[in-house]
Amino acid sequence: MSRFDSYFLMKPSDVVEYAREKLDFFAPDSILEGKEIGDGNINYIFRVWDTKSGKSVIIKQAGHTARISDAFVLSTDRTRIEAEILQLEHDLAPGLVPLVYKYDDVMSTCCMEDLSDHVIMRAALIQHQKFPRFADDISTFMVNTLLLTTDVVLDHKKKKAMVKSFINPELCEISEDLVYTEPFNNYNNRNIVFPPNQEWVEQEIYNDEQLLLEVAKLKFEFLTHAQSLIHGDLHTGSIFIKTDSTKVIDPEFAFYGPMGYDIGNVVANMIFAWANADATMSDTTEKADYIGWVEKTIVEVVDLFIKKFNIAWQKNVTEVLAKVPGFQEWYLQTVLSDTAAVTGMELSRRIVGLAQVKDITTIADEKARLRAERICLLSAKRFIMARETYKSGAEFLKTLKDVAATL
Ligand code: SR1
Ligand code: MG
Repeated sequence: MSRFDSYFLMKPSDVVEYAREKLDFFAPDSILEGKEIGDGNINYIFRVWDTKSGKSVIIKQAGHTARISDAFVLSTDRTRIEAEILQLEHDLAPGLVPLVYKYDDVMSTCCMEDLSDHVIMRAALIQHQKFPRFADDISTFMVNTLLLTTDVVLDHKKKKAMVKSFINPELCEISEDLVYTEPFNNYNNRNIVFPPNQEWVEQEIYNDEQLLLEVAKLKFEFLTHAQSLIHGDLHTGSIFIKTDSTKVIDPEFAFYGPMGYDIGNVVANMIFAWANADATMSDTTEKADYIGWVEKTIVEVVDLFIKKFNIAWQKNVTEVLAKVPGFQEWYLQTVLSDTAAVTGMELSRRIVGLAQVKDITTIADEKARLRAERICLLSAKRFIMARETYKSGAEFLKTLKDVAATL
């Protein structure tokens, strides 16, 4: 009988003992140390390393509530979902996720490859670092994990079994509330709004009834459109990166939903990087160079997705009616429309909602932050309201630049 045979929430000292006892990873004479390194909203992340060999591992443990607030009561089944999804993503998009070493359903842990030689992409973007491989890597990740898990490619009974296996009600509820409802009406009365922007947000967002109608339609798309096995939280805090490597982490929000949810999250979070650089960089040459890279990345994420999607479609489609002339083009256009809509939802919820992003909240100058927030929110409204018109990366960028030019 081990003390790890029944669940409890671990401390760093427990994790060292846990790693030695439960993982077949460290040598018997290893000298282990452990530390909690997480600053995310949901789980506890520990790093355990051997001071002799330098070997290390990440142990992620789920609590019964979210790390940021006990108001979010969550099934620990999310750790099984995360472990299984990471393994599936590893098969579909090799090299673009960390390796999983072990899933423990008693302690609700997922033990995985330590990516300490990478950095969290959001933190690097706030430092205005460029990653030339990113658009290529993330578009490959999205096409492979999204298109290859749809009914277009998979046997429909297999796909339905996957829908069942990855039902994720509590984590979906977080997105339904925080992304699709609260930013537009504050109905749980917990929105965080930058005080100088409060009145403007009430006027431009809470009081816009046409916007609310479109948001309502989009919420039902998110609730009911079991299209692809999506990551479900693909923002730049869910990506570890270095110059020659991109690793997507944290798929605990995964479920069968609209694939535009993932693509829109990536685009919106690159727009936050743009808004941060626009607000905070003073050297004009460095600013033009960095913003140029962010803009190129926004365009390429969309355009490379389209290009690789069309190639993967020709290679992998099995559904007979998906081969009907015109269907592929129609399907892709619905994905781009969803992408534009979710770009708008993510932009809105990170400015007006409960879970904000440091790209914006760390802008120290009040006027610059106001401008950054309004660029995001006015762009968001255009992405949502005109979602059916977006066909290329250049059109996504044009919305951002057009809006910024008005402020
Ligand atoms: C209560 S969780 C708040 C946010 O953190 C996660 O990373 C998701 O983005 C979620 O919406
Ligand atoms: Mg996360």
